[in-house]
Amino acid sequence: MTKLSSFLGGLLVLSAPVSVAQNPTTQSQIDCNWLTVDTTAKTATFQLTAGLTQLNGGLNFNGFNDGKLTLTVPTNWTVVLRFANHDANLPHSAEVVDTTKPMPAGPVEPPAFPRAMTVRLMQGLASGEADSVRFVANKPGSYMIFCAVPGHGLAGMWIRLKVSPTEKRPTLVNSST
Ligand SMILES: [Cu+2]
Repeated sequence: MTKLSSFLGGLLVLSAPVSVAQNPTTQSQIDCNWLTVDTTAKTATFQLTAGLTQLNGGLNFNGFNDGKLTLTVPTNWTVVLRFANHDANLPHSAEVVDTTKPMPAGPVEPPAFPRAMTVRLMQGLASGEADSVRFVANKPGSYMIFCAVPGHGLAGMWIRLKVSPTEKRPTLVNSST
């Protein structure tokens, strides 16, 4: 009995830090493999994953919502978005649009750059589906990559795209502050 009690006591002590770890408040992390830069071809290839984590009920790109991730590319570079939907529950799409207020409720015609949108903007791509998008970022400015499935952008499913006339290299940074 004494042995059992001390065993159970040990379990209780152990369980405290475990339950804390089950409710993480940590920030999403940027994976350096998400952005590939080809300086010769002036092409930035970005792995854009819808619903990568459970954050915001899956309404996130790469684990970020509400513009907390910023992809910056130099003006006139080619941008390739390798979009995949990792969300087991909801369809998603992606479209590059001007940063406008209020947030669009659904697809915007046309996108900020020709072809800067996935197929099936409105209905989205199902879990496990993918699409590749290629466009030339020929206008400097502040844009967003948002999910055009109705309501998803409004719910915070968007990140930022900056097209910079001064930057020499594409970057991907946390812009949560
Ligand atoms: Cu969505």
